[in-house]
Amino acid sequence: MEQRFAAQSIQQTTDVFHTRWQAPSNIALIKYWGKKAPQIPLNASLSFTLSNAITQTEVRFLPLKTPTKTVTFSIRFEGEEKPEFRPKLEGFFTQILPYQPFLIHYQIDITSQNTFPHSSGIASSASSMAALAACLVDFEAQLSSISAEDRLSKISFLARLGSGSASRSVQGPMMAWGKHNALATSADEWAIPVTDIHPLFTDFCDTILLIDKGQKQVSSTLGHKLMHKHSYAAQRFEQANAHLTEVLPILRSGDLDGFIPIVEKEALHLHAMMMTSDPYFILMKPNTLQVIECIWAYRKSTGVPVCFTLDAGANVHVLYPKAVAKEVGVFINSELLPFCENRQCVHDYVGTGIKKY
Ligand code: 2P0
Repeated sequence: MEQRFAAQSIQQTTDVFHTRWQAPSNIALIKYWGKKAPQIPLNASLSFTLSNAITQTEVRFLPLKTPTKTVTFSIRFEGEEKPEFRPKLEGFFTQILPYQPFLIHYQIDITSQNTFPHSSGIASSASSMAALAACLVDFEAQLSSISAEDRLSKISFLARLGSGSASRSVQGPMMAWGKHNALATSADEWAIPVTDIHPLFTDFCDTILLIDKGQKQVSSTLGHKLMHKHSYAAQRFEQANAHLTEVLPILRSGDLDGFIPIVEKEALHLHAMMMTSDPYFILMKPNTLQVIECIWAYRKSTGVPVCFTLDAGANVHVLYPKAVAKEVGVFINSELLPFCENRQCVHDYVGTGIKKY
């Protein structure tokens, strides 16, 4: 039990409480791949918080006459009941109940929507869990006193219990999750903002190329599990932590020549872990590789500092500073969109995290 976030003296209410929060997705530069119970990462990770790929969540807390054993909730997503979302949410509420025991006194009605396309392969667990955690902590703040700083950490802490990467969607422009000796206040249980960065990285662009919108063959949950008996697991965790040590001074100085190889190595090492798992799997598609080759050729011939990263899927995140957005936009339209499903992409940029709306 993490004592910092144990429930404080709570004043229950008989009023209905209603709140709405939105949270963005995030894109990891240093990847989290491998964890132990209870949702503790096996290496530290670092991400850009995004702005446009957002989940908006509205929660209504209705007092119950008699408390229940488990949390009573309903879930509607984009106007429809979603029974398929219940198991994940049931697991989430079981995990967070020790930290928010007052929840059994309420019926919790959740309605949620995303601003990015359905089944686009853009991870929605990060934004959805962060938005829900923001609503839950907002309610807690009505019932007890919780400082502004603790509030943000608790949102990250609860979001993490829903989905590890969700811990990093709470603040911006960059968040680090996982204890790391180069970040004094870092923790395994919640993410912290990384603020000592060059202005170049505070408005970085991320164009997400929708290469394959189909359902992934292997879930991240299974991918994480396969790291337990992975031959290269220990080296991978060490390497990710070393990459984080290496990238922090680069983020401070704005050295793009140092930034690019670390980011691209992390993406390829993540996928190398998938390809060398037992059982092995490949989430990249032929067009993922085509796009990577085009980015390398374009960077080599023009010197424009554009690079890629990958999530656990086939889509490619094209990363570049805002100062070169115009020419990169032309390059993306003419050379990369032909490799996307229906020429689809999502233009995004670095953002600030959760927001009441
Ligand atoms: C990340 N990913 O750092 C890595 C890189 C995907 C590739 O975190 O099981 O949905 O909910 O903790 O956070 C995806 O895994 O997994 C992920 P759970 P999550 O963003």
